[in-house]
Amino acid sequence: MTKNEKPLQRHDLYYFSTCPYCIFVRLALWWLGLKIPLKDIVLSAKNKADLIAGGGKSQVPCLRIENHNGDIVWLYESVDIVRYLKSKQIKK
Ligand SMILES: N[C@@H](CCC(=O)N[C@@H](CS)C(=O)NCC(=O)O)C(=O)O
Repeated sequence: MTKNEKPLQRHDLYYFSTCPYCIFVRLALWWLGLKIPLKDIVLSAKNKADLIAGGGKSQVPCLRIENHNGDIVWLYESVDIVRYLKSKQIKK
């Protein structure tokens, strides 16, 4: 890595499979050609607990964004998540 390159931000998408808003975000991921680790909150009680502890509520979809400086943002609302993904052009 050169001096000016930043490490990639870390992203995780909290979701469950039958949630229509999550399907919308996952379709956007597919459309944008992005791969982000998926955290199912129905299959994993730990994922759900992590979401509530970190983001403050159990609503999905929620994108957990770990910034370069270690700050963590929990982004709710499917439309905002898709807008963020498109604007950032996150690499695979
Ligand atoms: N306006 C939200 C709606 C999300 C939503 O209603 N998610 C449902 C699942 S489909 C949910 O998480 N409900 C449980 C909760 O809010 O704790 C969005 O577009 O992301």
